[in-house]
Amino acid sequence: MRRVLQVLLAMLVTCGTLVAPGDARTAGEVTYDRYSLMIDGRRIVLQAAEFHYFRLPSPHLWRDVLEKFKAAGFNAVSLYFSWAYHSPAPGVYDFTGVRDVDRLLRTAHQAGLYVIARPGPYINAESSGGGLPAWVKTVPGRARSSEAGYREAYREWLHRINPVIARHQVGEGGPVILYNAENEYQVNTDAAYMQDIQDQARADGIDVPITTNDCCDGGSWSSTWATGPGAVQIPGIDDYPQSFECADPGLWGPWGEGVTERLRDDIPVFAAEYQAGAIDVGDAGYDKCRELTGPAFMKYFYKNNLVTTGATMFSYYMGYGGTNWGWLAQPNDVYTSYDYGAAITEARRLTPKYDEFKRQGYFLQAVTPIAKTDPVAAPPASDNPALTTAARANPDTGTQFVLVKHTDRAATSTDAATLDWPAPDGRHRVPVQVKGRDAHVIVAGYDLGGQRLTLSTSEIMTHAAIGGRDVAVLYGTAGSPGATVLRYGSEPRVTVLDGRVSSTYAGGDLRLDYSHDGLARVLISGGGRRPLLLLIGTDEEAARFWRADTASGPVLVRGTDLVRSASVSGDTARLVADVGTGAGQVEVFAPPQARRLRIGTQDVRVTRTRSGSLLGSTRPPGPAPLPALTGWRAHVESPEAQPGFDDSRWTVADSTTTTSPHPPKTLPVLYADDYGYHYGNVWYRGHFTATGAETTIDLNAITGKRGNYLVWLNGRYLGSAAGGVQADSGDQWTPPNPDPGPGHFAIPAGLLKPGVDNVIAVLVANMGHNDDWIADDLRFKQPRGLVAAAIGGTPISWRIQGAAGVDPVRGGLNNGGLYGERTGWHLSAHPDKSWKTANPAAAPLIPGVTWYRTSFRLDLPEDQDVPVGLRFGGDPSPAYRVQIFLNGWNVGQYGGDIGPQKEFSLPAGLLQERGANTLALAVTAEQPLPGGPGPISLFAYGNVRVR
Ligand code: IPT
Repeated sequence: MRRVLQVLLAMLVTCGTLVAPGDARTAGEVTYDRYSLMIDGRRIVLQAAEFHYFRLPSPHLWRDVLEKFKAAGFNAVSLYFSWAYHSPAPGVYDFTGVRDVDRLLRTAHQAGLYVIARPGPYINAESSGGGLPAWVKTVPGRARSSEAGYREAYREWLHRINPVIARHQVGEGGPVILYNAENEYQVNTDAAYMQDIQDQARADGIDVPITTNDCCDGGSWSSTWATGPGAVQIPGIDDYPQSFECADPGLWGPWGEGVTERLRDDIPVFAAEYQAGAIDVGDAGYDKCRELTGPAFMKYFYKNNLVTTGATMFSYYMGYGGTNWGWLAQPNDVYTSYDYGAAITEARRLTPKYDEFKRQGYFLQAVTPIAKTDPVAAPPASDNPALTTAARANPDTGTQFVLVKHTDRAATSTDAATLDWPAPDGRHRVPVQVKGRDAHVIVAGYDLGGQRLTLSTSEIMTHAAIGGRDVAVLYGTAGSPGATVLRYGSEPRVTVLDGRVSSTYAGGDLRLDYSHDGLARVLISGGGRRPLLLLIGTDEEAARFWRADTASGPVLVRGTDLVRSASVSGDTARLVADVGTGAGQVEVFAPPQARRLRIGTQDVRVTRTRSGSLLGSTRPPGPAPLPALTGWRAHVESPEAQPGFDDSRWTVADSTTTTSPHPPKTLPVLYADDYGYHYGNVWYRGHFTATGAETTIDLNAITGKRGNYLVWLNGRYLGSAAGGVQADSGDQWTPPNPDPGPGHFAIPAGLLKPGVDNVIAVLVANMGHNDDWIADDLRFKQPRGLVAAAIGGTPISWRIQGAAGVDPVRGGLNNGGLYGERTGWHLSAHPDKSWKTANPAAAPLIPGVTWYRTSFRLDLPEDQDVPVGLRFGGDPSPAYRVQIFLNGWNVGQYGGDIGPQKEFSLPAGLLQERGANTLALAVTAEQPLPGGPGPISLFAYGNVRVR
């Protein structure tokens, strides 16, 4: 009963319609109205980016990525929690080591980020099974429904993950402010399921508002069923206007305007997943995806979205993509890298997209009236129809936000106009100029610290009160005109410290006119206000600024590659910052008591500038050479192919029934999942007494896209075939392919031994499990492994072998059932002295699996961050595929037409940066080849000093 009361109470407290802003506030209360979320009554614009801890299996690097989010002006991180990642079998859950989500949530909190917790149960995310563990394929009941079987399974997960999330909610002093139920569940209509997920969450102590992310349009859980069972408090919409066609990065919104709709009148407009990268469906490479979703796209689409519907809740997918290590990938759309063309690369490097997030994110944090706006009439760009405006204003402060963009959003020309702007403090005619595929959000009627900003046609990046004056960073496109008008009681003193800025004063208005060029500096004092330092730069100059909060107020830093945090104590300003090989100037705007500067462990000699800042130069990081990879040794495996191999301890595959919705074509049922082998390669051995009349072996195997299988008879290799895939249409109406992944192998004369035991051996790849986007069991529960087998009519008795248990550190997705994996050839400790030396690129390969191993030592400087990758030179042959193991961790797959990837991230943590490392490659060849992968080398993605 107490529990029930608690839950009811929690629901009352969090229901925004019941708790009006201004009501009694307890610590960490999340409320909302039609404008925005409020935390303890304080409005916030939610600026979140998505991060998948399961795609970065190095917990200490979570901090690095999350600090980078924070430094870009994000105030929140959206986290999917992957059920599959934690549960290798029913009832078995692991939340330790790389799965320590408690640590993840603590880290987010320490980085100063709120959290949107998204535990599914279904998450999609191009992850195997869409995050549903493969064992769920074997439970009765439609997945993503309220049907028995599935229901017990998902409740088991929720009761494990919810308590962890619950104890990190804001009310408990933690970072979690929202809980997202399910994922794009709009095409499915099982309200009982949607409701039950929420009921379970409430029962488990979740008291923050519950959200859901709808796909594509608003007609769903969000609106149509807004009040019925299953309805959530704050539905949001996923929007990917730029598509996933990375091969064509010049596309411009092929999937629409990308404007997040208002779904209800009582909740903020929530862009639950807004495109910030793309999956590389066409194998174009992620740099192209980064281009497709680059700064131009961000400028136009994000700002357009911001002003058109007044959205104040954003979550960008992805902020950092990471790696599909092990067997994490869903096979149909992705390969090892899940870089996603995100603002932060897989190797944790910052890109120009990061700069754009920073410009926009800082603005959203600094100019707080944007959290509450209504549409208002926009000042027309009347003298040039090529440009269009739209506007919103804060009803309390009157602050206006005017969007200036091209009328034809696809325009590529630069266009200028004069805005005749009836701003709250008076009418002004000011110039605006917009280059093609760009948009500006400009502000009028704003109390900028101790100043009154009448208007500016430069965009505001940030402003801060530092040492009794205001410092503001404004920016605009290089070469474009800008005008800023500030209001004063009497004429102020204007000193142009840098750049060309003209000023006029009339009737209380100080007007500055200039062209955006480099970084102009204008000091304004007197006029009845505290001093103002205006820093007016180009986009590029603005991006060099960092803002960090200290106990003695904010500081601004120009220069360094990244400022993670700052503090001021005594006469010293300290920065925790990254300094790249470019090094260069660093300039710090800090309270005046700071006369010295320390970056990490380095004292930086500084002088005081006319701007009142401290100026010095940074020292670049030292070199970080990487060793050549030599001393490779090789060993052939696949003993399973030999007739004499002892398979007596393998699992007997003799089942005649299955819970799979796919009826077996031949018996026994050979589906790997039915025998508990869910990930990676699986071996089959079939024993049969031959009549001698058999002529062919007819097989069907389903592997998921890019999978294959290899077949031996009595130790003789017969060849390979491509594995079956999800029906191309991928919809629930297309019946399953009746002949998936067929392979017909003629039996060579003289190979069969009539009347005695003959052995067929088959090695089948399992490239991962289909997602379940439309909650279609035929798709999600598509089997893996052999799905039919016949050798004439001769009876066969089968055994199957997949992974030998679950790696206690690396988890159930790390390994499949290769011989070398079952016997530890991938592990550092495996003795390989007896293996013969061989160069992988030049040594001939025979069909089956050959392993290569080598070790190398690293001694990377402790105060530097040098992300390391493994590079395969030359072109991969489609005839072999390579599983790459670093110190036992399965870090990726190369070759075999699996994807365009030739460089693989070796994340620190898995990689011993100061110590010994072992690389092991399992190379599966489909045919005899003169050589294998290579040349193989280590390389550095970057090099920054971090201490
Ligand atoms: C949206 C999913 O919610 C997310 O998990 C991920 O799969 C993303 O797409 C694509 O990377 S689904 C949307 C594109 C319809």
